[in-house]
Amino acid sequence: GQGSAPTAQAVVSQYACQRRTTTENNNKIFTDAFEVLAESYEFNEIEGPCLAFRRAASVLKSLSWAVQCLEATRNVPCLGEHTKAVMEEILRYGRSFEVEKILSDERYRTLKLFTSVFGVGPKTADKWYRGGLRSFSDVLGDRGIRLNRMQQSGFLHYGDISRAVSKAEARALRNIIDEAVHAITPDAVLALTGGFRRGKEFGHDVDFIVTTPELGKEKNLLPSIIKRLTKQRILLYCDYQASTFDMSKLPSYRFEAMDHFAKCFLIMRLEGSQVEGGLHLAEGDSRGWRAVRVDLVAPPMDRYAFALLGWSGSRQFERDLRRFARLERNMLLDNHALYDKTKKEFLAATTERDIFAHLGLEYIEPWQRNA
Ligand code: DGT
Ligand code: MG
Repeated sequence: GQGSAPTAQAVVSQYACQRRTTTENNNKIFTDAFEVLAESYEFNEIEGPCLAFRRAASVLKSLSWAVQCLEATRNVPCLGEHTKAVMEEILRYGRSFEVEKILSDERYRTLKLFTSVFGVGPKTADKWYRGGLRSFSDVLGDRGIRLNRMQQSGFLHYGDISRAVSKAEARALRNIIDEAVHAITPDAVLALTGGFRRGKEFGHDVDFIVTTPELGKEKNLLPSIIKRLTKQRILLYCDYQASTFDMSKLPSYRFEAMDHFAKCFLIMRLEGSQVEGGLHLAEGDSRGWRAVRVDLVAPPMDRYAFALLGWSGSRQFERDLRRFARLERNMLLDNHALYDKTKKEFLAATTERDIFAHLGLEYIEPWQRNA
């Protein structure tokens, strides 16, 4: 239920990893607006305000009450001048004129459209925009543009991939992957991560971690899974990246860099008959299958806890875990390891709880990490 602003307010931490954030968002009118502003700054490569709006959105998502006046946010951190001005507008007029201006801006709209294609990042989108392209037919009709394999698949399966994946579809994919990994290695470990592990009803893809208890054996796992899924003719696209993991390297606190574990980015064909309650398709779409984006990551077992924590998200939760480790504990955390800079040693972990304990943080359940 939607609570009201407590009178004697508890202080809210500036770190998402010290807050409990479920999927229930009582401040969506503000957080949706902040996300547009953050994305607009991202498209213009202005990092400071972009992160500031993401942090503000994240802190409002953690509140058990809806903000009804600015005075009620006295004990809420991460709300700067600009953020408060936008909130003031929304409280007064029900909408933000600054956000509406962005939403009608041609460059923002075009970059948003282009980056919605699998394999197209902000750099490519901006290059196309500067080349005068404004629509998919402009891109596909331009003979000067060479699409890579990922982008070709992105356009080919655009309708399906841009459609949300349901929990039932994620479960069906879990069963398919589960069957494949256990046929290959009976003692394999499979975990659902990403948004579905956090209890989300819908996602843009389905994320899994797969590994084996026996160190080193995980190396052949993804290639074997890919071979099997290919034979079953359910792989529509596959980009496999072998491990570049170096265990002597210190963790990188930069979140944006991808980790070094073996992984594959897939587009899988999911049959309606495999999904309880049927496929999540557009009304009137009676196809018996759909395409779904799936990510598989294969860390060595001794890094399983770090990989699981790192891939469970949310992105803002991950950013703040790393920031907290560095600024409050003089430690470096990433998807591979935790390093104590004071003691000059790596801290091992077999469970996520071990990592929270090393950091001196209360354990936060996956469904409380929707920061
Ligand atoms: P979704 O799929 O839109 O419902 O939401 P999520 O939370 O599943 O997001 P997704 O699938 O993009 O990523 C899942 C987690 O994997 C994310 O919370 C953190 C991790 N991850 C994904 N991409 C990166 C990346 O580029 N760098 C790092 N360090 N971690 C990433
Ligand atoms: Mg995901």
